[in-house]
Amino acid sequence: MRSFTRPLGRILAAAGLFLALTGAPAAAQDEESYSGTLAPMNDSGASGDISISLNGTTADITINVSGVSDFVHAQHLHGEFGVTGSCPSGTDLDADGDGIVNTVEGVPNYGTVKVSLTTDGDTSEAYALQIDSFPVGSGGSYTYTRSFELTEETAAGLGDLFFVVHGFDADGSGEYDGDARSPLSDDLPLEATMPIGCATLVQAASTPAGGVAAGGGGTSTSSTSSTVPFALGAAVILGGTVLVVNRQRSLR
Ligand SMILES: [Cu+2]
Repeated sequence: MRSFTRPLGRILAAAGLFLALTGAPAAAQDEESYSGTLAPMNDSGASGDISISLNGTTADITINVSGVSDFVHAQHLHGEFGVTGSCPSGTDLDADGDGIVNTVEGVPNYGTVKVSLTTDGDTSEAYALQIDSFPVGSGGSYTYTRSFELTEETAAGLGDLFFVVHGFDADGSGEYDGDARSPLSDDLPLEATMPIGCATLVQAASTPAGGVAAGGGGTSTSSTSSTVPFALGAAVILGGTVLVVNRQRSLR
């Protein structure tokens, strides 16, 4: 009867080892990812997407935007922490009736600037209008990649934020011009800061391996919860394999 208890101990040891092995990487990585698809604003024709890999407070950001002018495009993460906003659609927010939802008119939906997605230097809201530090379109599109540190508050609240792109040569004159001034600065034409697209940041499923440690932040996807039974099931299967092997050995 000893031959029964010894394999049982091995089964438990094997299952424990399995869980330890699969649990460890998820706990060590703790990486989250967010993405968003740009919806055009002000009939700009802009499209694109953003993806953010977040490791602690380090954000690796990739942006692809097309259907835009070959001029500078201010781009930010807007939002209010703890508040569920939305991307504006149509001209519902056009308070002054000029047919355009300008940057300020969109704030009730997408909030104020929290991160300036500059190409170099400062990324705080203080650099929201640092117009020489934003990407410039080429052939109607641009790509942006940058890795930088977010504040603790921003890293924890990314799911409340929106990616907003600005800059629209609305009259097709070949530059940002016109008599209308930006509501943000008299030094800039309205066209230079006009929002042309907005994307809601959505948290993607966490790293598939493990799954137990991923439960902390995930709310919207089903894959987080489904990986837990998978891991447990795999441990049982592994235990069963060990059981068969040990029984065969004990029969010899
Ligand atoms: Cu903005």
